[in-house]
Amino acid sequence: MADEQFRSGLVCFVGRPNTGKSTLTNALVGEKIAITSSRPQTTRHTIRGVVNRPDAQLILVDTPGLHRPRTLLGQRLNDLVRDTYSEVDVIALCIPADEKIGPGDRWILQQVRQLAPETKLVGVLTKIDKVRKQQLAPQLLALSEQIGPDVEIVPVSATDRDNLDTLVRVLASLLPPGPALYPDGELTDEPDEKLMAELIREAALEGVRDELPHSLAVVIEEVRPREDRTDLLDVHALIYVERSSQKAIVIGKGGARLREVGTTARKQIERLLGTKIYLDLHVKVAKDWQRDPKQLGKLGF
Ligand SMILES: Nc1nc2c(ncn2[C@@H]2O[C@H](COP(=O)(O)OP(=O)(O)OP(=O)(O)O)[C@@H](O)[C@H]2O)c(=O)[nH]1
Ligand SMILES: [Mg+2]
Repeated sequence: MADEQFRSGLVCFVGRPNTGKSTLTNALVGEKIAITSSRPQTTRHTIRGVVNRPDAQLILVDTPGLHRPRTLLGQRLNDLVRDTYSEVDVIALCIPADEKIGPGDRWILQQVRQLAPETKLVGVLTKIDKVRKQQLAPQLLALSEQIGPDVEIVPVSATDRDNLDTLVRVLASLLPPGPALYPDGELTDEPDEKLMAELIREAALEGVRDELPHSLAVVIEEVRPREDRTDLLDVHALIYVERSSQKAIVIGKGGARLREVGTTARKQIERLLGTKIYLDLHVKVAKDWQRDPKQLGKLGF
């Protein structure tokens, strides 16, 4: 039977900001490869994660949330997501179970249909632990009306690990037959430095409000083994903000907030690398970098 063939390919998660794409990616991969937060527009690049099954290998592509862009950064992120449509075998549209389907979701669906009319589509209803059972059916129906009767919809909870196996099975069934694309044991192609920078940004995001989350960017300046030590890495990193008032907030009274961010990030990075690190963090202002093509280039966008 054709179904016994090994399948492999790329699946991308798309959706509005904050719909749970990165949390779901981490849950399926089984390791934290993408940072997450309650602030919208957390993810800023595409992140690949690998899921290995006896009969399939799924390469998940987590993407930034799609939204009406207000800055050059926003525009570039949207372009990045559109580019991934053409690279993947399956597009999984993520819609939270606890929010009404709105114009933002419809706009994404329209874009997907327009730019990737041939690509297979799956609906993923995320965060189902946040709603009562009886709220689920009407939401499934509403999504089905939007996405079409032929498209499969899988309700999941990433935090409760509910129905994740079903999701993997449905996604795998839509992949073309083919051999594994990544060697066994490789879960992501994110470079360590990128992950380190992201873990620092995640820690810095914690507890800041309004525009500040969007204004944060992190760059790793240097990673170097401590002289005469094999068990300690020195990591020098810069946190960029857009205004000096933001710098004061990130640093906090007497440097207290920055120390907290450093401690949180250090623990996460040590877990990632499996070695002790000394994390040296500084905050710098890059005025309005989200709107400045030159600065965006320097920050890797
Ligand atoms: N209760 C519950 N919360 C979830 C679940 N999945 C994600 N969340 C929360 O939703 C928020 C957003 O999650 P992310 O995974 O960062 O969302 P995202 O879609 O990647 O967001 P962007 O990168 O900004 O587009 C976080 O606070 C998560 O903890 C879930 O299954 N259940
Ligand atoms: Mg994300």
